[in-house]
Amino acid sequence: GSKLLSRKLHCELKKQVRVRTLDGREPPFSRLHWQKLVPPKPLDQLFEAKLKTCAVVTSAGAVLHSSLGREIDNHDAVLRFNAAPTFSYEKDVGKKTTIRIINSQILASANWFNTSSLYKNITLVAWDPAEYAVNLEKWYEHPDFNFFRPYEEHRKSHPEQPFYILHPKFIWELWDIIQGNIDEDIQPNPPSSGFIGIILMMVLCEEVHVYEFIPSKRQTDLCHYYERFHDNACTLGAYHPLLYEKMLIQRMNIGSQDDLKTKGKATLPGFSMVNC
Ligand code: NCC
Repeated sequence: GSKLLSRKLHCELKKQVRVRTLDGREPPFSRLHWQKLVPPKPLDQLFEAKLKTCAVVTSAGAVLHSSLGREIDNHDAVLRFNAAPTFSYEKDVGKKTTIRIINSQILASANWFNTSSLYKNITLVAWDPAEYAVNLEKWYEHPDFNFFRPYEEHRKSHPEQPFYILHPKFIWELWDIIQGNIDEDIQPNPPSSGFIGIILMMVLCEEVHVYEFIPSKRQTDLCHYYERFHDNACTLGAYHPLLYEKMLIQRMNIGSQDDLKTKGKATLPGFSMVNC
């Protein structure tokens, strides 16, 4: 029954997912010499070998009082999002950060981005949606948030730091996967950073442990664990197809129901472990 269904999904995703970042070979980026600007190593080969076990820590308020910090830090790599801090929340979210996914809004506030310690000494992966019918020239002129200039500047001042921009075609391929696996017709709005990050880690790791994407028994309308702001749209979605993303991840879960309830933890196989 459900084991078979989840296997089918793992296979389908493995077949469809190709992580793509801007490599500077298409205009306007070729013209702007981005081939020399972007990191030389492709993102899907960031590590020598697949990491054994990875954690994806969402920013949901429900991670508060989870005491999952130690478990999270025990993973080989930890992925976090946007402005989610570890300092003073270590007990619940851990203190290790390997990769951070940031939306273009973060980069557009250049002052915050350049001074905060959240973005130092880790791998950064930024994204901005573009339109569904991706036109890179148009996108470069009119991104959702103006993040190209801050990216260029950061690459020049910190050439050693791995810092990628996801190709908008990759973002929309993920949307296609979501739409392709549900019955409802959803809006063509991009998936959340959370979903993007989960899929990225399925490429880089043999096993992915996702915390508080599927809400645990601690589910709350507290938006983020680090802010006193309440809105249940943060958990259920408004702009992003978050609810559908969550249904899909739940269907792919190979972990126990108890982990889901008590830890808010879903366990997913990395694509390298999926034999179709
Ligand atoms: O809130 P955000 O997401 O940074 O959260 C990161 C990811 O965690 C998951 N999440 C978060 C809160 C919650 N209660 N439940 C969850 O499951 C989601 O998967 C989410 O993607 C984003 O996706 O980039 C987003 O970014 C924020 C905001 O731009 C950043 O925090 C920067 O300040 C967006 N909020 C607004 O624009 C107001 C949010 O919609 C999506």
